[in-house]
Amino acid sequence: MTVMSNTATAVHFHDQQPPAASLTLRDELLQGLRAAPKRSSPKFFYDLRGSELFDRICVQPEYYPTRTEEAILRDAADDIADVVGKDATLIELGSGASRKVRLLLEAVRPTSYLGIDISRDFLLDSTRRLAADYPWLDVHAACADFSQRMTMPSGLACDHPVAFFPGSSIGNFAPEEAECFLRGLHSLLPSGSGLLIGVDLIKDEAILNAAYNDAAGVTAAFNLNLLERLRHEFEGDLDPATFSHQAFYNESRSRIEMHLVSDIDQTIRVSGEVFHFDQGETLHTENSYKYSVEGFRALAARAGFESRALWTDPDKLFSIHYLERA
Ligand code: AVI
Repeated sequence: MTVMSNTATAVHFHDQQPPAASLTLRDELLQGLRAAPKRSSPKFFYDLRGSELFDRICVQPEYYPTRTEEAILRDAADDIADVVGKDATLIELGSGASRKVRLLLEAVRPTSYLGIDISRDFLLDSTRRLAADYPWLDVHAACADFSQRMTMPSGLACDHPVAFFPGSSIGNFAPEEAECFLRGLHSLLPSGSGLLIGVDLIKDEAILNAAYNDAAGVTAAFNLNLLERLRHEFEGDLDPATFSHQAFYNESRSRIEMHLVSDIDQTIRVSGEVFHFDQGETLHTENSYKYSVEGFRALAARAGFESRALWTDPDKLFSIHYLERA
C-alpha cells in the first residue's frame, strides 16, 4: 500500500487499488458482455465524467433521494451525534463529493474522517476541499473498491469506527450481495462500531420511474456515458448514438432497472472481442433496490448488525438507519 501525505492540503492518501486493477476491471466487463442477458456492474459508471454526471443527477427535481436524505441528516444531526457518541472515526464508503458528511461534521465532531472511493481524482479533489474547510479534522482518503475486501489504512486512529454509507448505494447490490457486503463490514469493524446507512424506501411507482427518467436527460447521459468509457478505456468500437437509455421499476423485485437498449441490429467490439446485439436487446447496467424499514432491518440483522435508531422524512420516501455491529 502506498501512503502519500500532502502537507499543503493535509489529506493522507492511501492507494488500495491493486496494481492489476485495470486488468481485473477489463475481465469483469468482458464477462458481463459475454453473459446472457448482457450486464455490466454499476461501478463502471464512475469515471470522472460519470461521477460529475451523478452529481448532476442528485440535483434533478425528480431525483428525490439526495435532497430527502440531506434534509433528514440536517434535521437529525444532533440526534445522530447523540447516538454516534464522541471521538468517532467516520469512514465514508463511496464518498464521492463528500457533501453529505458535511451535514454531520459540526454536530458529530469526529476525530478523523476516511473517505473511500474508486474514482481517484474525484476523491482527492473532494477530500482536499474537506480538509481545507475543516482544519480541525484529520482527513484520510483511500482509493479502493469498497465492494471488495478492504483493510483499514495504517496511521488512522480508529478507536470508535462509524461507517457512513449514504445515498442508498446499498440498493445497487442485490439483496444477497448487500448481506454479504454487510458481513464483510462486520468482519472489518470491531464490536460496538456503528453503521449509519441511507436506504431508499419502497414507494409509489410513478415517483420511482420519474426519478430515473429525469426530463433534463441527465440520468440518460449518465447511463450512456458507460459506452463512452468502453470506447476510451476498453478499446470499444461502437456508436453510442445507436443505444438508448431505459429505466423502469420492476415491482416484483422491488428494484429500478437501468438498461442500454440497442436501437439496431449490430455488432460491436470491446477489447478486440466481438459482441452482437439484436435490435431491442439490452445491456443491463444497474439495479437500484428499494426496501421497507423492516425488510432492511431483517437483512442487516442477518449480517450481524442490530438496529439502534431510525430517521425518515414525513413522506416516508427515504430512511437512515443507525446499526451497531453486534
Ligand atoms: C448511487 N446510487 C444509489 C444511485 C441510485 O439511485 O441507485 C445511482 C443512480 N443511478 C441512476 N440514478 C442514480
